[in-house]
Amino acid sequence: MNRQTTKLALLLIVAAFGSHPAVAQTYQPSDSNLKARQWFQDAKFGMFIHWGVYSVPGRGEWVMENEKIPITEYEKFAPQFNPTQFSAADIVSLAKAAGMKYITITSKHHDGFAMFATRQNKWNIVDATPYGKDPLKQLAEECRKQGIKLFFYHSQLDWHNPDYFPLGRTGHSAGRPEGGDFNRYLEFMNAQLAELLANYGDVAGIWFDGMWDKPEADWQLQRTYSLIHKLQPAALIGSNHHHAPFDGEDFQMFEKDLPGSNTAGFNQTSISQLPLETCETVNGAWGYNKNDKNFKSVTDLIHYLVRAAGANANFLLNIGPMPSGKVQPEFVERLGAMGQWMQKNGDTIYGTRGGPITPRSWGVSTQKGGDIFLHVLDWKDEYLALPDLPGITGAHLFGSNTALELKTLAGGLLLRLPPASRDPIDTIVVLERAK
Ligand code: FHN
Repeated sequence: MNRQTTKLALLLIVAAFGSHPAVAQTYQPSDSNLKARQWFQDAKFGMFIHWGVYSVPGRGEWVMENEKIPITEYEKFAPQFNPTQFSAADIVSLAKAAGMKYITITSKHHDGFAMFATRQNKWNIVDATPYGKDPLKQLAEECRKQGIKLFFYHSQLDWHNPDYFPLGRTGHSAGRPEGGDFNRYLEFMNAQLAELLANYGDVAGIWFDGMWDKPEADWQLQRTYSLIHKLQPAALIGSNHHHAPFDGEDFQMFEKDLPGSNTAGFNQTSISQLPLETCETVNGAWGYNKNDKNFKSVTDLIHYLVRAAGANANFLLNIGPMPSGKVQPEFVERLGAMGQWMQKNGDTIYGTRGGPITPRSWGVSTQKGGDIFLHVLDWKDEYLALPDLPGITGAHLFGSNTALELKTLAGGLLLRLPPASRDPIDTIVVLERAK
């Protein structure tokens, strides 16, 4: 199918959804979607990529809003954006080396700049920059080659499109004229989503963000979600709206908090039965910020991954590539170290679900098949008291099989962890069931 035919087909599909808004009905995920959810829960660890024209100033992805830069000025970054050192092979290999099983990359962030060859406007990396190529197309092909699944983060919030009107909480310094047509904006957004779902092969999912900008608006979610599931039934839909999942969503995400915590202040929502994912940054920035040197340690990042698994959730760890397309060395170094840990201990993470001991300050538990894994992350004493776990008769260190003393007391278990048994990052103990 040539590009003109594709475009016509896409327009017909989007129009079909436009003229007959999907009738509100309870979403029934397809068998392929249910299978994709299982895969997602088993995958456990993904790479988040925030990359766009905002990488040129290097002050984070909110630079347009934070510095009140009007569109006429912000657009001047585009001619400077020429990521000739971008290598999809390097990025995908970095994700694989870290032990990550999927990538979620920004197809469009709040600045409205599309990182793909959209035909809906010229505000995109192909038409507006000297680079003139489609990095998402390169990434999709490389992910297929290396066996990594690809999700697209797509911002519903748009600081550039004149039809994103009335404005919500943000975007008031962009300099757009009053009086856009929000329905026309949603058609624009759906047309771009249709391009992503038609032109980039199998899309593992769409990671929405930005509804929080105007929560009271009619985002016509059912129309958008039906379009996505019509084009690719197995594509998993999630939205970072900080509410309980809406009908049509296939996973629930949290940001900068484990499910059930709320250190960020916007994670007060209940935990659903859908597959769960939490996301975090290596430093403090999502988009490239050359001034942010607040890099988390390898131990902290591994603990976040382990605690997410203990909370029955995936961990989506972010990198923000530089305007050159390269990834800064501090990120590469940490991801490599996480990969070495995952090579040795991944069996206690991949394919697991949250274990029978709910997360504790000292650590978490994961389980797979009949095995229960204790991840003791922060414990300095000789003995660790555990709740009663019927049928557990022994314990040994994961990997070395070194037996550990485990006493059954009235109402619980007492595990002995002599100093020599402890690991500085994660002491992984396998609890043994009666034969
Ligand atoms: O505003 C965005 C932010 O730029 C980033 O994309 C994060 C990632 O989850 N989500 C929003 C902030 O909650």
